[in-house]
Amino acid sequence: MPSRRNFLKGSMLAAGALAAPRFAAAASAAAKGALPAAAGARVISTWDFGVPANQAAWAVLASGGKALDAVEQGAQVPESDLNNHSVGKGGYPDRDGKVTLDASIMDGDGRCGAVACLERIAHPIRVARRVMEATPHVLLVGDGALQFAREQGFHEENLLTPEAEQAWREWLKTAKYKPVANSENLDYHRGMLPGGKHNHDTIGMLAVDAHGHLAGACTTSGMAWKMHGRVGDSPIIGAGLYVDGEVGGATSTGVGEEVIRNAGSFLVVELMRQGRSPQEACEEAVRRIVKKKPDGAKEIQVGFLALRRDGAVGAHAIQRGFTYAVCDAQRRDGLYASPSVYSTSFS
Ligand code: SD4
Repeated sequence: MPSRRNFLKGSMLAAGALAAPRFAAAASAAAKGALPAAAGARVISTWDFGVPANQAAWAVLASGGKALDAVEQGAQVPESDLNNHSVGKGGYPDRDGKVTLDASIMDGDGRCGAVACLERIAHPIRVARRVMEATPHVLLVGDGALQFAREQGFHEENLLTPEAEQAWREWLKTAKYKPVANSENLDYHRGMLPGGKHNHDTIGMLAVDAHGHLAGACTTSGMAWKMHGRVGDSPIIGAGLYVDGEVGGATSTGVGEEVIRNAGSFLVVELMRQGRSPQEACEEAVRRIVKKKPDGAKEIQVGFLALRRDGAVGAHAIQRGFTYAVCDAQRRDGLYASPSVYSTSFS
């Protein structure tokens, strides 16, 4: 678990704490042996649990591997982590007691794949990549996604652990549905004890490799206690994830419905294309959501994370408490507090 001492103030980000690595300079220094081979590479991801996920992605990037392989590897870390209690096996179920997973993956060249409402497969990000590479489609859902996963040889298992089932039965006693802002970090740092009520984790990850290629991945079990069949932003290309190799990538976390309504990640990338910095682009996307919810935005959390193709990073959220992890040749365990619209802390 990352040390809270690793935090930098979000304001440092705006002041340029994460200046872009310069690829040309890095590549030529690396060629002369002055820098490691992956000098220009960088991977970033949402929430504190992004730190170990980034490190798995870095193992790929550091050996000169592709951004696409790196994000697929990195996203599997929280999917495998039962303490995370929501991505992959161990995730909190929907209100019918079913664990349903959403995931997407996108390459800078425009190829993408996704699965939604997938049951019984612990690594939806791997199925998403198979959708991208082995089908003419972008998104497979529900039973069709499961059928495809079976055909591709994925192992099928019960994803509802006894602990998650117990938490669901507790929830059923009141059956109130109110997503709690920043539950991702709250639950992660609690060690995700069984019974924590509102957990919903999403990892959104963006990477640029040493060759300057971009990719992104996003995987989640979505909102705990959602309606059966509900799909969030994470598997929707342009909402929870978007990558354009000419510009950069963006990903989101929080209440997915708000992100879908605003085509959030696509918006961030388009704003960067028009010349906004990653930070300005994330701020504008958050502003749009808040503007459309004048009464309700104080209650919800949405966070955006952006990576420009030169490695520059931006992050912004509605509420305080959104964090993101950054890993590159200089530092493997960077963890930053995102700036936010409201200063109220939910943690
Ligand atoms: C969703 N955006 O399903 C996801 C949930 C999430 O951290 O991000 N949780 O709406």
